[in-house]
Amino acid sequence: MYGNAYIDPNDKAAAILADEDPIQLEAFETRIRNGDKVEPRDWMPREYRKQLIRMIEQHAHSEVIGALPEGTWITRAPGFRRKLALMAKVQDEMGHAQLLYSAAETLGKTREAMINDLISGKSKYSNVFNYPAKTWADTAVIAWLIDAGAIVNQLANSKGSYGPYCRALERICIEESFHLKYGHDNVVYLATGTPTQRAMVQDALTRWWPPIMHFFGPSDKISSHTEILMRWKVKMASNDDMRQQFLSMYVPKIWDLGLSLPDENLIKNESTGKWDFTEPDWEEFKRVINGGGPCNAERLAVRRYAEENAKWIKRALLQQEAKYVVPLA
Ligand code: BYC
Repeated sequence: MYGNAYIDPNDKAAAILADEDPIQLEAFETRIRNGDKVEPRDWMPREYRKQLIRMIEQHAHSEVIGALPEGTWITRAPGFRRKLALMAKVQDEMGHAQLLYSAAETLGKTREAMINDLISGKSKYSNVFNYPAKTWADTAVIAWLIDAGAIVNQLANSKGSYGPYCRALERICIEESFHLKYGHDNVVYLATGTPTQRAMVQDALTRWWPPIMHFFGPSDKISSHTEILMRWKVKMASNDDMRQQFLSMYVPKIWDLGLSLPDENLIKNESTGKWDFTEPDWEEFKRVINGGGPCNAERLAVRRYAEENAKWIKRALLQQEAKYVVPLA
């Protein structure tokens, strides 16, 4: 309903959309239902813009912060070939952030404002990157399984409704599939190596499993944004569906390597066709995404340091640019 008309207090979407022009809203939702892409200059509900900025910005921050746990291993990579591969991967992640910040900018938030919200702790980024990468095996698990989880999410959402985000996701997915192969190769190498290497990769997997289960977001029962985001085809699968898809694709591969997962209830339930597992600890998840994880402070401190110390480079580049701008007659 528009204006002051009665709104059913139980209808969350109706309450959020109460101030939108119903004719424009109906035309917009018809386009979404028809599978059209929405482009930056098109009319869109305020809530659609707000949700997209939130999600794309968080995604961009996740790429920037996500480069850190693996990045700390560049200097310690075992061998030159692995060092080169890891450097290329970390560089790719920063490139993904560039694509995503550009996509979010099309919605009206400046990059500077986004970076400020990251380093002030206002914006969120993926829970997983607030844990330490203690050994080389951690980088292997991240590159295989977190990139795999990211592909499940991004492949689905690249078929979504907002053109600039979908196009960025398509390109990111292609690069992530190289990361996944690189990570899988590293995990297989360790899992089929010496007893020490095997123990190292098992230990990394055991530590990373709970954050990986959290990665897809809270269960659908408690997710706050899924309903409206799926209605507008920003999210093309719910958090639980993405988690199930990931489990179906990767648990058998993990078990095939003779590795175990720290959840004795994890099993494919043949009657439902879904995976049963122990409910992830959502209190731990909330603590981590709100700044209380083991590495949140360290991760943001690194970004703050980078921001402060790179200011002169930005200034120098902008001055150079200004020098070459030819004034219009
Ligand atoms: N971590 O209503 P919900 C990568 C928050 S990087 C932190 O279900 P939504 C890589 C959520 O923001 C790729 N916070 O949320 C990089 C919300 O809080 P607010 C990372 C999370 O948005 C380098 C609240 O919980 N991928 O692969 O409908 C090296 C309620 O949740 C998380 C993306 O960013 C989380 N995991 O669905 C290696 C994908 N989950 O904002 C690899 C883009 C939830 O209300 N994002 N929250 O305060 C998405 O697809 C969606 O945002 C999510 C969550 C599926 C993650």
